Amino acid sequence: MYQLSREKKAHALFKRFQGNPIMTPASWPYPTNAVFNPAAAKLNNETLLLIRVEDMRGFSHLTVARSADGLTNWDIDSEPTLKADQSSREERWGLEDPRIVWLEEQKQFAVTYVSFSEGGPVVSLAITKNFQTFARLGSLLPPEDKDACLFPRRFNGRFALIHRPIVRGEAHMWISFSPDLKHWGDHRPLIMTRAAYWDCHRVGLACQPIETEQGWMLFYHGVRNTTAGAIYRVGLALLDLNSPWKVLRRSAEWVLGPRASYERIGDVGDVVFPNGAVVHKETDQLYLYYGAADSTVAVAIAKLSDCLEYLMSCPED
Ligand code: BMA
Repeated sequence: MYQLSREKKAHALFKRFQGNPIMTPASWPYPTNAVFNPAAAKLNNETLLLIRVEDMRGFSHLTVARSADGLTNWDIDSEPTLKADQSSREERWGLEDPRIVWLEEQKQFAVTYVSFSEGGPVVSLAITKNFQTFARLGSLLPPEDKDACLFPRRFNGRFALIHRPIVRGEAHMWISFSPDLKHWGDHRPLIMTRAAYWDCHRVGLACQPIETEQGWMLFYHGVRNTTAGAIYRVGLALLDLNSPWKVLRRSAEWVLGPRASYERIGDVGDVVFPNGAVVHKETDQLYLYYGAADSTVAVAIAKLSDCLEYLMSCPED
């Protein structure tokens, strides 16, 4: 149902950082075509972004950038941090769109990313403590699959993965379970595209799941195809804390859409594509890191409590 007060809240949640875009190909220590779709984590009191970097062949790899305040003075690795392993066939066309989550049990970070090859995109998993050395655990589910992240802990003994397979040409978000991070099953549809809405053609997870007292807060991207091309926007959902296959709330409105010139113009215009968020509990702030127009990295800031209040005013899914 249309509600002006809720619509105003959705519109006002995020403020773009005035120094946007925070990183562009010109910031890079080596030649690149585009830097975009960053995953985010906190490590040693710094904000760490793992950024998709597209080279001049059109293939991507992942590179780390670190900053003390999460906004300025980014220290970018002088070489690619995680490159396609040419001996592994599913990575031959590069690595794309990472997400990072801290695994409490392993005391390590899990990085899920898209491995691309002639076989189609698959989700792969790597584990790391320091973002210098990585243990690669291989691909998780068959193609075509993207937009995946683990939860930080198990549910009734099982790990859980949100991901986005393409089924019958449709692009919905699913959740799957595993006892060992290797064998996956109990696949369930989670968040479906919504006819007629801004997210009617595709949906996919944006950032890592964020734990709150009310439930797991999810950012997801939603796509509408128009006569001028696709528009990628960002919405919110809330999952039950102990049963994350249950969707409690879903935003009727998008909370971030392409408006700034760097979001509208680039290699792929009209795209905002977040892959990571960092919550600063002391200030109740949430920094949402996103790729803008498949070309640069940007950040928008909201209050976590405002996001939750807005979500709770949205209908049940
Ligand atoms: C999606 C992904 C993203 C990209 C977006 C817009 O399918 O491939 O990496 O940012 O399209 O081009």
